[in-house]
Amino acid sequence: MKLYYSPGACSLASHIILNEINVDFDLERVNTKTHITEKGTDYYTINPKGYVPALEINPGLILTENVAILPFLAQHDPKQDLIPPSGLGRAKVLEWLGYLNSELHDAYAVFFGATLDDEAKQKAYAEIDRLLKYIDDTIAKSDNEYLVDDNFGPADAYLFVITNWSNLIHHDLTPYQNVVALRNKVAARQSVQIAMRDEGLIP
Ligand SMILES: N[C@@H](CCC(=O)N[C@@H](CS)C(=O)NCC(=O)O)C(=O)O
Repeated sequence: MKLYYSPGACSLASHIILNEINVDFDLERVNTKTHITEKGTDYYTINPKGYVPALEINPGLILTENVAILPFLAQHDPKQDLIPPSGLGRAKVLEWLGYLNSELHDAYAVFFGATLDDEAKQKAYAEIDRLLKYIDDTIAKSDNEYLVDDNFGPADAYLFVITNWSNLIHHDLTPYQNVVALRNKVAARQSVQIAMRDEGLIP
């Protein structure tokens, strides 16, 4: 398998899950501004949508979209605890992935598009805060160690990656102490440390 990624982008979640499962994989960095890969390939020939992540499962067989790639990878876990194989538990993982992808990821992405004036920035921060409050309250009411159950999984990895962007956009996570606590647990995992190191995000 090969993951097309950009350092610190949402593709980091797939990178983390690849490190959690026992498979050999390659990485190819994509410049998301020029859409050229580190090997000089026009990335649109790999993923016509132009964005990362893209997972090459076999030569020429490409899977895109976080909500598809993350469960696909997680189900290769030999321990079988990254994602429930079926039933409500699996649906709960997809529920989180849907929320993170279409709500939280999109809310942060506003900062990575056009330059925002002050009013637009305040509106965008308020939306992130609204979404994070829901997540924080939900964690507070839950007895689970992680978002879905007591096992780390793709939703936790994705939440960790998206909330990393708070640093980039000067957004304060401290009001969300349950999210921060979950982030700390995720950050401590070897899979996360290795992925961040291999993407050049930490020494
Ligand atoms: N719907 C896509 C969105 C992926 C996405 O937003 N990727 C960003 C990085 S986090 C990107 O590659 N942006 C550059 C571009 O769109 O060209 C998914 O969930 O996989």
